[in-house]
Amino acid sequence: MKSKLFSILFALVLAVSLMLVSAAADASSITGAVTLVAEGDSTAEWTDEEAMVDDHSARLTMPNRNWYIEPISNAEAQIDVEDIRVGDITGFSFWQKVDNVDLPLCIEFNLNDGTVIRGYGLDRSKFPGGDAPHTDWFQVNESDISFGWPPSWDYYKSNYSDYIVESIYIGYGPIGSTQSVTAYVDDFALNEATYVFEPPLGPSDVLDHFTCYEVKEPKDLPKFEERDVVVTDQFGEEALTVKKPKLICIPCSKDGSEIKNPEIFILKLYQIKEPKDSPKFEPRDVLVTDQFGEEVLTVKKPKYLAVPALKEHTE
Ligand SMILES: [Ca+2]
Ligand SMILES: [Ca+2]
Repeated sequence: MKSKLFSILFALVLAVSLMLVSAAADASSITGAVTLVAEGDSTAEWTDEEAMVDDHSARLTMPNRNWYIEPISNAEAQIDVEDIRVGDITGFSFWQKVDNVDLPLCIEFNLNDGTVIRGYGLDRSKFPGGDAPHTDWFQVNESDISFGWPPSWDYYKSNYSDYIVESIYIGYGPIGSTQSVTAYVDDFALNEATYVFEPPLGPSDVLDHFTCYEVKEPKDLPKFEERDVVVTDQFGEEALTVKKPKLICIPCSKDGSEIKNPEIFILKLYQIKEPKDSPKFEPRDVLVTDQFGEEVLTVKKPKYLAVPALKEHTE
């Protein structure tokens, strides 16, 4: 009897934990929706010196200045949230770490008709003596924030329920300051979605460097037989004839950089040609940025098709 009860309990616990796991999987994690914006003498940038979640947070600084006299200066993280009715918001939160609790972060909800719902940082009525004792990482949620008068999120939720929130800003925009302050902000959660506070990936976060070597098919071995393929990329769709292998490109470390992909996975570059009777590629200018700088380049015509390949040594 006891062991049967135990089995039932065990099954129940297992079922509940499986439900929890699937609930966690339902919550979405959204990257690339956060833009850091600064005006005047403020700064807004990604940093790895502080982080609550993953490696980076947004660092917002405002220097000491007189906000009545100085030109506009603000620093904020702008989150392009998936549009949502105010009335459908069940909760929101974000992480903050502020070195000067006298200067709380603001949060702004930008609505579809131009209305801004503005929260003026932590609701100090919650903290005895008026001090928010949070100079360490602190997860702020809707009930911690003072919305001026009327003071609560619930008021806006019921009175603006049919308006649509298009974006949310967290920062120092409208407050101004006569003291300097540095704030770090990390992941913003809205209902089940988490807007990830990490810098956007750059090309070298995703791709390796490659060294490219000229190749030749040995005389006594069978040759590549040319064939037609259709290639689609950001420039459009094009029929191309693949002629013969000309280069192989092998992942490399440049000045000690880490190689991300297995080194046996390489690129094999085939010389390609636009068939005579097909429309020709129209040259265009593009702006290309890499570790050496940025430059405008004219794209003339397709020249090689790079095909992922496996490289093995034969000698
Ligand atoms: Ca982060
Ligand atoms: Ca939006």
